[in-house]
Amino acid sequence: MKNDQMASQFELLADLLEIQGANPFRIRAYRNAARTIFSEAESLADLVSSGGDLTQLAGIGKDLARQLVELVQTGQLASLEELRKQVPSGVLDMLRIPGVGPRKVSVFFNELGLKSLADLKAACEAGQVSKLKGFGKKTEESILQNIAAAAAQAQRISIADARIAAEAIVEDLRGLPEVSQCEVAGSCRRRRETCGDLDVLAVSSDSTAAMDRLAAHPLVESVLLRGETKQRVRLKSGVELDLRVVPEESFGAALQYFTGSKEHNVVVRHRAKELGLKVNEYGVFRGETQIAGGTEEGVYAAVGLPWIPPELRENRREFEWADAGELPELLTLKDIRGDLHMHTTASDGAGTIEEMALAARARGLSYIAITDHSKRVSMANGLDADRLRRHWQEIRRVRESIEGIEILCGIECDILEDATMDLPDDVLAEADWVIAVLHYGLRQPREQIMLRLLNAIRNPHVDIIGHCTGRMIGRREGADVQFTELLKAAADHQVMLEINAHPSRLDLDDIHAAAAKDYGIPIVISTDSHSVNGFEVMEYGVDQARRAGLTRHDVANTRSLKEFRKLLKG
Ligand code: DGT
Ligand code: CA
Ligand code: CA
Repeated sequence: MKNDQMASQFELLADLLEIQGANPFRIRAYRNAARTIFSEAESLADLVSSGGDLTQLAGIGKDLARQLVELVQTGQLASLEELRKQVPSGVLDMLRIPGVGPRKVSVFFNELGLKSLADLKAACEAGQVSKLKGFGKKTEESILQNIAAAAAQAQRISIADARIAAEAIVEDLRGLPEVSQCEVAGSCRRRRETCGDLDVLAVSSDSTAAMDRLAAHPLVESVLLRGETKQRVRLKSGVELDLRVVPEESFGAALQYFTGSKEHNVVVRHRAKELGLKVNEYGVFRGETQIAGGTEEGVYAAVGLPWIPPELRENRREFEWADAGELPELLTLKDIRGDLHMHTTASDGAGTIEEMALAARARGLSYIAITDHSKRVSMANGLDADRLRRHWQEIRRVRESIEGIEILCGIECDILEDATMDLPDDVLAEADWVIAVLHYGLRQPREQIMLRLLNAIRNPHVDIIGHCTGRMIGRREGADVQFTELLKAAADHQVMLEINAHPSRLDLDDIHAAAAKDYGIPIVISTDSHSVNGFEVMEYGVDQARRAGLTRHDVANTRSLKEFRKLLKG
């Protein structure tokens, strides 16, 4: 069982306990544990099988450790299964409705006996929900508006699709004379690899103007809900977007609040409380007096914190760093000087060597590596030794003819199912740059996957492991990689690791990229371009690296080619 699966079991347990009205401390203990497990790079299953001490992890005491062992050894938790019997699964579906958490669901289930989304819809339509203590007409209406979406359980969209839509809409709203400020918030601003919905904030002298403009935007399909300050729309792509119009003096506070994450905000609120302050989406208050809220910097300063980059706001290490005055100076797109993974017409790319080199130079890069596929990838016209040697000849010819950019002779070489390399060592030895990757047999057992990765790492000619897990976000799980072993081996053999910047890969993910940094392994962010337009995705890779807390020193392709070469094996 993987860490994220274990974390969601604990989250589910916490939700079920909360629905049952259990002790809040117990619920919080499970939620904290879930967060620790989710953010841990080392596999807890491995830790358990090697007899490691789980109680060394933050928030994991003896009892939780025992349950983790149970989860690893039996694949389930008896206590969770018991709770599931008591709460029908339809009750849990209600949690997908925006604004409905376990506490509300608890009331629906325990006081009204509602067991499904359909039950809840009927109860709202009959006006039963607004009669409950602590609920009003507004809640009832909002549930009715959102219940269909929860039933459809809209898919999360990629960060690329999210940004393209959200930024177009923000740009459009900023064009209105009434709108003085407009920003994307939510998971999109934090640059999570996928987004559930989009969140946009605006300051407008006339909220009607902003809402009318949004409703008329070509990307918008329909308006789902419209109030005084909030509008929810569905885009033609199916994803939903919330626009909130806020007063100027609250813009920073709203931006901070709606950027999240929820977990990050819990800590911010807690710190405010310790200072005798209150933080909400309107501002920071001492008693009735607002002391900050116009800007995010002001909000953070009021609670004694430096401004924290949105990519770090997941309650992982950002508060620890901030307290120590050690928030990393995160890498930016401008720092990137080379791109070391791309394809040409020799395999499955659409551009020639020359076209790729010129396009890279036009984007300001000073070096690239041409890394076409090896022969195993026959559907991509992968290269055998002969073709590859001729291809490198051609690359050297182009290298002589183009000024202002260096071109390395590279190869994206498959690590075969039997753990050997797809090309002989004497060929790999001639390359300037060898990326080793898994493409086939991703479902092999972990032992074989690790044998393949470790053999590649020990090969004297392999410089880097590309897209380590082979996952395709939302479409295909990655291989069962034992990361601690991988990272140790990469560090020992001076092999770099790739963040593949393509938004459907983003592999390494943020947590493993952060772990690689802890091992001192240089990261290379690569576009894996298959055409001259492919270079555009570099920013998604940079954002993933920022979420991992990486600076330009941690990323090898921020260096000059000369400095970069010093990091290579041997
Ligand atoms: P998503 O949409 O699932 O990709 O993730 P987010 O982070 O965009 O979440 P979303 O859209 O539900 O809400 C945006 C932010 O607003 C979220 O990161 C934190 C804040 N927020 C939303 N609901 C709550 C809440 O009930 N409590 C607190 N403290 N913050 C909330
Ligand atoms: Ca969102
Ligand atoms: Ca939202």
